[in-house]
Amino acid sequence: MARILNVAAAQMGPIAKDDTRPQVVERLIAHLREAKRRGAELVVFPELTLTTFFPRWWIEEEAALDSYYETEMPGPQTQPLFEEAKRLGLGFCLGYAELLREGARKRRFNTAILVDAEGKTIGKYRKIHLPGHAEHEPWRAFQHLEKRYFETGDLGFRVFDAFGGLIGMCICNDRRWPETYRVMGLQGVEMVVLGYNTPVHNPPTPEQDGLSWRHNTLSLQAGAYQNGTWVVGVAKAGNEEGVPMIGGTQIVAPSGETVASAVTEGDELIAASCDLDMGRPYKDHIFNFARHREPDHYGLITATKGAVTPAQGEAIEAAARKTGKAVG
Ligand code: ING
Repeated sequence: MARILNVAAAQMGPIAKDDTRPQVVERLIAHLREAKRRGAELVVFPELTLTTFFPRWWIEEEAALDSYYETEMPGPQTQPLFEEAKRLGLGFCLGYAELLREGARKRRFNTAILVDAEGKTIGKYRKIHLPGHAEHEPWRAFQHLEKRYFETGDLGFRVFDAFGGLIGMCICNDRRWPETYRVMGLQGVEMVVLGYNTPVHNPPTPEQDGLSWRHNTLSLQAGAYQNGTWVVGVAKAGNEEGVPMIGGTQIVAPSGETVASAVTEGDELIAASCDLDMGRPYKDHIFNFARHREPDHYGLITATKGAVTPAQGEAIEAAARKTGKAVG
């Protein structure tokens, strides 16, 4: 008996700086209703999907920066989303900017939650791979200040037993790093859900702008195939405050094949019936980790952050073999 999970990817078009949360929540609720009509059980929304992508600006005033974060989830303005999802019997994954206080300390994360059909938050993820920079770089056509506005996530890459399967979350830049999927793959993940805000133009490497869409698809398909998992990637797309962002929302099977794609750069819902057992042959054979992986030869992957010289690489691995553990 196949374990089918009916999933919907709810792509969002631009969210303007002046769009209010009630206006955005109204669009999210419209997605929920369309998802219900399409027979979905789980709806995946993009990264930071309650506001415009504010890391594109240098924001000096703390109160202005704080205005983009949520201090409670759900809060008064997001409660209607949770209520409508519960009324429709839908689970969802929502990306938002999280602000919490620990004593006098403010902590800021780029966060996603997994909410079940009863409206209970059953999983939380805080973005680990933060792209961009931490200081004002006026040479750029626009900023990408995630390293300033967020802390590195502190919850790891967790996999949650939900919706009849094993569901993992990551966010945006995480999808470009094979380690992200592999840590979840090593926990048996059957579907990874993620949202992204990806500008077409990346100021440090304009020559790659024409490949932005391709690199998105390549990252999602590789992660799916190499770990025998479904991957659902959902864009905040279109020209947002003068910055064109890629669409490319898609649902990718464990085979690496994209089974559904968005075709606009606006609010668009796509859906697929995902057989969670489709990854089994990949996990049992070509990517049978227990049979084929050779972690004794992977020491460098956690022993060093940046690349080292081949000689250093050989030395680090020799030391790790001697002490039986990776060295920093
Ligand atoms: N966005 C981008 C991403 O990884 C980026 C960062 C922009 C990478 C442009 C490359 C080019 O998709 C986020 N939010 O991580």
